[in-house]
Amino acid sequence: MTAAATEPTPEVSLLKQYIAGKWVDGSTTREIVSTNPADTRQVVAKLKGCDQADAVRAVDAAEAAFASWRAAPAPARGRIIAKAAAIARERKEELARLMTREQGKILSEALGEMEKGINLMEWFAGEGMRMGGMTQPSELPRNLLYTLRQPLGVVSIITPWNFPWAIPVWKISPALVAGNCVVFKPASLVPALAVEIVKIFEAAGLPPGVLNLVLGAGSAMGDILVSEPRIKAVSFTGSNEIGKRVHTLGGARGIKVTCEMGGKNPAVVWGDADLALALGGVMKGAFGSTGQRCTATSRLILDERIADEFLKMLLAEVKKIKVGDGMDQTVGMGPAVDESQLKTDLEYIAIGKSEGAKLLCGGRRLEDADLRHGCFVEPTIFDGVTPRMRLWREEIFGPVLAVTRAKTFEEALALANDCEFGLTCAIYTQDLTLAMRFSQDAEAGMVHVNSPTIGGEAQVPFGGIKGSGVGEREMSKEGLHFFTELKTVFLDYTGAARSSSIY
Ligand code: UN1
Repeated sequence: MTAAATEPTPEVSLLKQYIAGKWVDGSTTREIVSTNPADTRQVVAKLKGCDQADAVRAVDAAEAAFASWRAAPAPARGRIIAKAAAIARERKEELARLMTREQGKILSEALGEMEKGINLMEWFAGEGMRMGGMTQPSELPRNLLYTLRQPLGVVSIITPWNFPWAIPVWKISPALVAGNCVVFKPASLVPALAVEIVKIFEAAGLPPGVLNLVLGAGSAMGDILVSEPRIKAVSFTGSNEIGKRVHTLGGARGIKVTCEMGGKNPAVVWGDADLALALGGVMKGAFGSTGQRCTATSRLILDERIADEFLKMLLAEVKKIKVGDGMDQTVGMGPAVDESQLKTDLEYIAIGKSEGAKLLCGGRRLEDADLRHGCFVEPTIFDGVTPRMRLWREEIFGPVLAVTRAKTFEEALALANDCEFGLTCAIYTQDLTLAMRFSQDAEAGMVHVNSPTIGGEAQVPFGGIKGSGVGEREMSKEGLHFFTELKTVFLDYTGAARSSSIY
């Protein structure tokens, strides 16, 4: 239990939409209100949400801005992103605090997310100077074959509430550097941070219409951000349910779609592992960000030989986690993002119990003193989970870890792969052969050896296989390529050779 934030409560922000370079009210009468999940009595921001007509106006604005943005040299587009990154770095502390108030993650995690987003902006800013294609020899004499990367046009970017800064900037930055115009629809739980993102790009000198913000409920805007005929691509991160819908609608129109969806990521701790290292990694992976990340460690597979010892260490460590308001620097785990996510966490805990898994710790909502005003749940571990249980198979998006044991490495690998999802995974071992076999055969888009399942770096692709993702990877070159068309040019210059041969 912790005391509520000691700082004076900041004023409620009255937010607006950003369409065609102007801050305007949304047209719906329904008010969107964001509250602090550590104390839901505190309102962070309010606004009038957008409807379908507003979203179409945002597409109009993006379409109108496209010709001149496309014509701007890519290095110049990149410099605007670089400027935005510099502004974000100056405002890092302030924005991290806003993130903690609006989303609930603890301040150190919010600062980490700020830094990661800034790294991604810096990476993509540089891509403005590296948007090259390739040249290849032709079968024909005096022919030049080369490729060009060109923008798509108007693209939609739809983002979740769990990384309200990093995910939007890692999609918006490559889209803009590549020369596209963007309609950005963030989750309605985190509007205040989304507005700050747009203000940063505005302050960096982005021309009106190039980036538009439509805030509001997905239900009020309908499917328009995928089905509007002028939208050429959609980049989505969020739930499997919505992701599949986006993919189906986009596929029916024949447009590019990338969907980064759920995870149920396993960590294997093998008998020879450095157990202290594994402990740190499992703690971070399972309970960091209150388990609200698609890369969270939600399944733990223990070598039978060390299982009891490791669980003892884990339980001792979990007991030390102080749950509370993320502004308090002594707190190790913040709240669930809202009542609805908290309810999901508690429902899965009840399901785990009814399926016969053994509750080792946690399992309750925390409601003592100040905590009763927030959406707090205990870090929870179940042992004896079997692959048939829902606790093993379904994404919870909360601080709930399902544990099982394996007798052989083959069994551990099979357990890791026995899952609909395939985003990321981890193995803790000192045995190079096992590490290599796991890296080769794990069914996941990302593999960590001796590090937690979470995280990614700007320079390398991020994304999953199976139920975790469809479409191109994000971050790195792949993240930029998604937002481009590739054009192959066949240039025959034999005519020029003939004319010069008269001399
Ligand atoms: C991370 O683990 O640092 O929604 C990033 C998510 C992922 C991002 C995770 N798209 O949790």
